[in-house]
Amino acid sequence: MSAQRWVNKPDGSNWGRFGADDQRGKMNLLTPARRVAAAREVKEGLAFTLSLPLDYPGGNAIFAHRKPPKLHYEQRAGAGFNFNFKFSHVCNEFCDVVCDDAVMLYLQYSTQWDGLCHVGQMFDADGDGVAEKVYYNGYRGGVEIVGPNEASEGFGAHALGIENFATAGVQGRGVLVDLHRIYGRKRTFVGYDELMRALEGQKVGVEAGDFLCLYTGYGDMILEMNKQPDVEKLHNSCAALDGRDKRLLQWITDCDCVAICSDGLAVEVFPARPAEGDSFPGLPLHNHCLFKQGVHLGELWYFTELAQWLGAHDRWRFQLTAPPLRLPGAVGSPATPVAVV
Ligand code: UVW
Repeated sequence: MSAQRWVNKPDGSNWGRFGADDQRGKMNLLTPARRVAAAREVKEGLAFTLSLPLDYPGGNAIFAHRKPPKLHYEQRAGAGFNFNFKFSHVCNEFCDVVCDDAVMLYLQYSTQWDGLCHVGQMFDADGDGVAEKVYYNGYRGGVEIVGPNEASEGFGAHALGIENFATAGVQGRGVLVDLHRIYGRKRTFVGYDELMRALEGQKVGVEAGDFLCLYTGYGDMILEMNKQPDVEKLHNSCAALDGRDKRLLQWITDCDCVAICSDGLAVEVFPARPAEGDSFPGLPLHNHCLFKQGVHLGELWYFTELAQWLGAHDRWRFQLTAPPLRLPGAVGSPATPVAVV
């Protein structure tokens, strides 16, 4: 165990709660007892895939720097492509025929997890009076989280990388909040009051160790747009959390959920409402969850059939299995989560 990495910690943060070297945040709350409780939610054995096809939303109009996956195929030395390739040295009528492929995959393009090093903040953690680039639990930009412009080699996330999340056993109890049944596709800022109303309407609570899942209908719009996303329409549709609502942020802290997952673009309203003062984070919910609290965020998930089934059976809890890729040094990861009811 090393010494803590900070002298000052941000207001509203839980840095140090899980130890000076912690890189998993609230995933530490996913105890064996809570996994057993999650398994008790399996009554029918029905499974729901909570991922979009990973080539959705289509194109790169939503985020210019995030592009659809591109499969490509390698040549075997002098022997053609390793695709429909006759594998055996002795080719007879039972000769093996094999395919391999590779992919250029933007890890945050489609259904994804945001790792804890996805969003940090300029903050004076070392107490020298000058703000530096800092991430959850005091890990530093340029020290542990190293960009290609900061090193000639060895860049990537040497702390807080998505592999820390992948090895945390990402299976627990999901609680679905159906915002779509209240707001339809109307653009709605969901603060504390709106979220509490939704939970009360469903007669369900969020407890320590739960994955909070928000169904908004955004994923349905993405699919309907058939890989030609209408960005203007998407930005003006569906419910999303209001990251500027301090009571909502405090509730996220207090309920001790381990992650928040949405079928929306960013879980929170983006761009966020204007803030007071002249210095504030642009992604306030990301700031609170990833930087301060170690709560992972899942984005662009797909909840439609699960929400319909749960609503029809007046049940809102399920077992969720959602590991990211165990890809060392990566900031985020595609996911193919599975709910079992
Ligand atoms: C935004 O950038 C708004 O969200 P994310 O990077 O988490 O997808």
